[in-house]
Amino acid sequence: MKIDVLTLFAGMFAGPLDESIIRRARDAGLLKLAIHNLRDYAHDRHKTVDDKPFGGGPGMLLKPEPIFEAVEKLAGEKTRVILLSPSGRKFNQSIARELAEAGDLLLITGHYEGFDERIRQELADDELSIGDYVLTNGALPAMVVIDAVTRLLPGVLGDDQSSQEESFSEGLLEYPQYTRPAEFRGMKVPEVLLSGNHAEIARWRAEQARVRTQERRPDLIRKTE
Ligand code: 4GX
Repeated sequence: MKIDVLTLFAGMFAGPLDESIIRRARDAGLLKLAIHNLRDYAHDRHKTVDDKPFGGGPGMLLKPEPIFEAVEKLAGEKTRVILLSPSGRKFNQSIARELAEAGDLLLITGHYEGFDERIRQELADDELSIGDYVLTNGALPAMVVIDAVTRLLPGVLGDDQSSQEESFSEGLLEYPQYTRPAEFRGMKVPEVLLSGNHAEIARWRAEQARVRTQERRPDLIRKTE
């Protein structure tokens, strides 16, 4: 998969996507990542990318010309063009799966108060939010989407990790887990986990996951029912 990113903060993308699993996916050619500076698509003397909203109001908007030009250059027929903003649909694991199976992606990261509406109307196939809080710009949301999508691409995770993805516990929170020592500062590992009784261990874990999910994330239980 190829992912292009259009941003005013290309420098923010150095680091998080250069480590670990994403690094290996890029080195293996499973993810082709390209970061583009929006300012390179502004052609006036001051490389203007923003302007005041018609009708007044606070802040600045990303103006259409540089973004239209960039999309026309970077997006192919099958490229999914996605805006990142708090007004988007809320990103989740099922959207990550959907994107991992789509064609190439072009992520456009907002800045200022937002986008000129014509960018939404004419260019965007989708608009995503990573959650109901306000960030300073869309670079972190773009990296969150890239990370969640890349680990789902075929060949990126080892067989062990991929099968975990599909296990029965999906849709529920993790059951409590312990490693050695069996007793640490007086805190004991639950007896059942030391018993060697695999059926009983499986039952205990399923029950713990259910109770924990009910207490912390009842919204997840309603979803799977
Ligand atoms: N999930 N931000 C975008 C500027 C902006 C504002 C309005 C378009 C419309 C965010 C989030 C997020 C901060 C990125 C404001 N762009 N993006 N930026 N939460 O908070 O995606």
